[in-house]
Amino acid sequence: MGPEALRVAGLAEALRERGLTVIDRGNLSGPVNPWLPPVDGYRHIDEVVHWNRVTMDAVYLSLGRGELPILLGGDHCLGIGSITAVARYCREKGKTLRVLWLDAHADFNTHEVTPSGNVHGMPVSCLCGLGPKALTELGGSAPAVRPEAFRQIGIRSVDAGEKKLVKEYGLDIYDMRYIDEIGMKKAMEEALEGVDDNTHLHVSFDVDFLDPAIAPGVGTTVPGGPNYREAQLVMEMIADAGHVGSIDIVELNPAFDEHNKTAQLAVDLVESLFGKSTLMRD
Ligand code: 6HN
Ligand code: MN
Ligand code: MN
Ligand code: MN
Repeated sequence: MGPEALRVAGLAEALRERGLTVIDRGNLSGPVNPWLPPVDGYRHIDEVVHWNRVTMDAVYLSLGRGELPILLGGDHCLGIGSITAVARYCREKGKTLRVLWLDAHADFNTHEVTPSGNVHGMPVSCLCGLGPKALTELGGSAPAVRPEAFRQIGIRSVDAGEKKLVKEYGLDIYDMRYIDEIGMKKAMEEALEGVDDNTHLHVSFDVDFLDPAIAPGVGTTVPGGPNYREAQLVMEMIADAGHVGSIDIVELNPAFDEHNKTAQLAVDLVESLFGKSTLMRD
């Protein structure tokens, strides 16, 4: 339902108004969501693998056409397929990949420490080579991405076992405590440091990054997220840095939303990601 809500909220039209050529390639197809209990610490692993393969192929194809793919989700586990494709593309083009992971969660669980068995809590660890081969080696070999490529912003919910792992892997996390103390501007300057002409920026935008007061339409809300202005600043600073090459918009769940307002906010923020507010400063 997430992609449909973003379409209804006018994502394509908004980007066209910004002068971009937008091609909606429709929905990918795959197995249905059975909603069963976890097996060996994973829920629906076969379905997750299938969807991620389909996603990886679609994103890789799109990059190869010279496009900027925007993956609409859907579950954040799809970041595995999406970013595996982006990483392969970057390797082939000799580009440096930087992943900006906007999220309330670190998404660095494993099947051993996960509290839920939900693979949407594991995409970053899988991309860093930690997880089932079917996902870590989706693109051929693991790891798809080095932990140094990630900058995680807005984090405020990390599970106990997950906390040890993010430390062990040295993930660069700009959590809400840090953002409260130094401010969003400084945090984003640090997260974007070193971005140059050879950088491919991938923005993985989990909508639960936003404070639930402004974005209730997600399954796993965590209070204390960025407010409207802080979220806009994040997008504007990414736009100013340039070099955005691919985007995921995930975890939007219209069943929890109010009059599609979370989808509308996501569209508004993506417009800023493409420089809507930057123009006002010219
Ligand atoms: N997301 N850390 C929790 C878990 O079940 O692993 C929540 C993960 C949420 C993931 O929102 O993409
Ligand atoms: Mn999910
Ligand atoms: Mn999340
Ligand atoms: Mn997430």
